[in-house]
Amino acid sequence: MSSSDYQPKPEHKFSFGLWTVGNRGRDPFGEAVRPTIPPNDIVALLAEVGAWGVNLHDNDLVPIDASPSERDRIVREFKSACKRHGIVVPMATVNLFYDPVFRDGAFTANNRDVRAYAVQKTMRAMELGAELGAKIFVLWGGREGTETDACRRPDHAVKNLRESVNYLCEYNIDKKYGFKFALEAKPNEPRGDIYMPTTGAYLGFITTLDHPEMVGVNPEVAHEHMAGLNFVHAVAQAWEAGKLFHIDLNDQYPGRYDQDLRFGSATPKAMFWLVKFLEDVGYDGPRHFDAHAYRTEDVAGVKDFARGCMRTYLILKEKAKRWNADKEIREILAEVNGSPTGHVGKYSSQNAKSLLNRSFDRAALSQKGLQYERLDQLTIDVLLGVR
Ligand code: GCO
Ligand code: MN
Ligand code: MN
Repeated sequence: MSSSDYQPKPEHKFSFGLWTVGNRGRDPFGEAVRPTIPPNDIVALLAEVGAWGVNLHDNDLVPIDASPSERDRIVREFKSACKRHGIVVPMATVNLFYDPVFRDGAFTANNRDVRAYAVQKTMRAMELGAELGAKIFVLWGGREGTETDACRRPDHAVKNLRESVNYLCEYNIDKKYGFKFALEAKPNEPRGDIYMPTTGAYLGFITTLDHPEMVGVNPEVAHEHMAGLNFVHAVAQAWEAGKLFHIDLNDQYPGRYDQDLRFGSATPKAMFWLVKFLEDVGYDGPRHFDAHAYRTEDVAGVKDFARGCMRTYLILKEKAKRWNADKEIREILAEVNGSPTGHVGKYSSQNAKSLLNRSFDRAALSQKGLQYERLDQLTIDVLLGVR
């Protein structure tokens, strides 16, 4: 495969949020360094770099205090920009973290009017998303957490979160929007601690909802890495449960602030396993890059950043293909992992008896080395391009 093959195409389903390529490089220590790019120009920029989709929070497009007629005009013009540039809107979400009203959380804030307002704002964001053709609705509870647990009983926060999501599911049914909700976990930032810190926590929570079939997860590389966890394992568990409704790709060194780095730029080996997993299992949802360019960059650098995310994904995809086809890797795998799933079958008292009567040669089973050193070095050889 030559480098020209790493061109993004619509079938790759690469999407970016308005807030990602539109990020102005502001951080807690410094002002914005890049100009505001109006949403319609972001759509043009995404088309130029070869992306397929654009995602948005309600207020990335429509200011929080826009009048109904302003809103309608903005949406109309955005729709026509998307159409003109051949960009789709696969996912919509709601901003429940920026405005001071959410300083104590949204669905979990102590003030019940704030909680109700958060639900109302989400309903309006769903209407907006539906109008733009989105079928996935992400809920990220960035402010749903605490600096001090003096403020409330944390189980009450879980109850309020459930009441909100249940309500929104009913609204989705009532309005026939056909959304799938994707819940996005994060351990901290902007709160000291956020409720539902990991994808696994949300997978547990979903089973307690009134409409669990309508709700899945939106795991993000950076968020699991911030918690020191293995992202691929989180994604695999979500996939296996039929809950991988969306994915936020970026990169992050564990133990740092929330970095939102270009996909694959910090932990390329882990991201190789991720891409290999997504491609091996046939995940066919959007590949959404929730990251932003370094603060050092101008708008040209933002394009380099966006192109880099997609290029790295496609390089890793090609490496995964090479890995899967490698004769030596296949031979080792056949030897060490010849029967990857299944070992006792479904329980019956009959087969339990025979299992109990079976004798295992523990010494023989534990004798042989597993060749994982060789397997990993072959992986490194593939990744570093010498194989
Ligand atoms: C973050 C999050 C957000 C969400 C977005 C979608 O760390 O700020 O990843 O970017 O993904 O708000 O709801
Ligand atoms: Mn994030
Ligand atoms: Mn995200």
